[in-house]
Amino acid sequence: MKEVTIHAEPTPVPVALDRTAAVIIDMQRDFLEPGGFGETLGNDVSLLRSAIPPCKALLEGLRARGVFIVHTREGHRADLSDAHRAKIERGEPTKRIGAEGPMGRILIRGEPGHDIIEELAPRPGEPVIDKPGKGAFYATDLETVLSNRGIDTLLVCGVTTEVCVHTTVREANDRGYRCLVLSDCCASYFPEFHAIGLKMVAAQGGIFGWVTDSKRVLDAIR
Ligand code: C5J
Repeated sequence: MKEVTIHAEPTPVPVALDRTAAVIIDMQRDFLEPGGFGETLGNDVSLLRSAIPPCKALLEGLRARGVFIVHTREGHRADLSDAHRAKIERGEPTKRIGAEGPMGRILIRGEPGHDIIEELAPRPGEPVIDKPGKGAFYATDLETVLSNRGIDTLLVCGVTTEVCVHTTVREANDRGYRCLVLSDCCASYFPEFHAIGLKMVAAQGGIFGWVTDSKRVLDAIR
């Protein structure tokens, strides 16, 4: 697969497509649909839906070019043995991680709310990384999955921009990955955090990575 240049801030980035992976973070019902974890925290979950059509178009384009795709899901074991008490003990007890909600137990693996939304369902051959934390590298085998494929560049998408996307980008940056965050493929319950979160990535010459969008990536790979 050839090398392409993706236009981005603060600079264009040359990337080898066979060493590139898209990481689609936590596009789960628990964050994007009413009745899940996001809503129990008091958020308007409809604000995240803007990321769905660009992610869908991106995935179609990347699949057509054979680019490696990885999905992540935030969630915990049913017995909560992998959840820190400090994480669980937040918010009203009836709405905490593990509590019963309209989509099953909140943020618990195997429950309907934990599923990736239908529109962005993973295809065979696309690993799904279950993560107990905000960062996709913490307590997961993501680094092994990426290094087995010789990946050095990540196209990062998903929700929420300033929480799981940012944490993952910071973790990836420290591990030597070149991270391109796709602005339209990410979203936040707080539009101002989304905007600032993206600025933080690309500031200071690209302190954590680069910011681009689905159109610029699709243009580059076509
Ligand atoms: C949050 C996430 N917001 N996926 N998780 O708690 O960003």
